[in-house]
Amino acid sequence: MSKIALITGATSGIGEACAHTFAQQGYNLILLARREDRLAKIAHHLEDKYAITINQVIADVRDKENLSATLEVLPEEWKKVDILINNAGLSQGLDPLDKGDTNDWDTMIDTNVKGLLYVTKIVSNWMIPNHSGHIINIGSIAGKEVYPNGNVYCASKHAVDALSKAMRIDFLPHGIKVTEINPGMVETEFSVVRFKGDEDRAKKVYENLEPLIADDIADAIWYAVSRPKHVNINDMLIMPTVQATATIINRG
Ligand code: NDP
Ligand code: 8X3
Repeated sequence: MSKIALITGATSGIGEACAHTFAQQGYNLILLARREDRLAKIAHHLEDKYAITINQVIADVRDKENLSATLEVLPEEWKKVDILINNAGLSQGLDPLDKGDTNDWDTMIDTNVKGLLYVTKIVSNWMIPNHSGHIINIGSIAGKEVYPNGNVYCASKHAVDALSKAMRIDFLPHGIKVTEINPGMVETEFSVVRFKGDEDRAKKVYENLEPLIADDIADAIWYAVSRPKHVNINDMLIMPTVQATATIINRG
């Protein structure tokens, strides 16, 4: 059987781009997200185009019981996952802490931190008996710096940074590689989600600059995954050329 990659958050942006990249490389895929119609459309397109097989998992990474139930029923041959891409994540709101919406905080922490942990616990237990595997965690520039009003999103991505280091230690005896990929601004649905569907506000984030696109990040992930067995890329910080820090941006 071909190699297998499990990608969370595969219905949009970076996750969808990774699905294309890995399909093109001949991987069979387990694609996970909440939007069923969208996932089905992407999966059918990739199966037709690249003659690979895809298992669609409709799940919310925050719901640990359902997540475990939907993943653990996969056939045993599908549990031989080579690559896990922990990509599902989001930001909600951009306000000072005293004005923040506590429901938004719960959503970000539950998705970006706890969801990533739940998926990793399940899949690492599939990788350990094989003494191999590669876990890719999507962090962010927001996990390296804190910017005004970024408070809880930044905290959640700092947690991904810490967890990536922790995983590298805990999985060392098991031969599992851990790579953290930290993008700056990537134009995806991210800002539309952050601003709760306000497309005009989202568009302004990328006005008068050339942001990264999702394929740039998928390329970087493929680079990390395609290194020789004895080489691990621990951490990559990938910025648009016009972005020096989270907030210092050249808008021309
Ligand atoms: P998108 O909004 O385009 O994609 C997010 C994906 O995550 C969607 O497929 C969505 O699918 C999925 N998702 C969200 N919540 C859940 C959930 N609870 N359970 C399962 N899937 C979920 O954003 P990006 O592609 O930009 O974001 C991908 C990752 O990259 C995130 O972790 C983000 O924090 C990070 N990142 C993004 C940057 C950017 O500038 N865009 C920069 C740095 C990091 P569905 O709604 O169908 O469940
Ligand atoms: C997403 C990029 O700069 O909005 O992680 O935090 S940023």
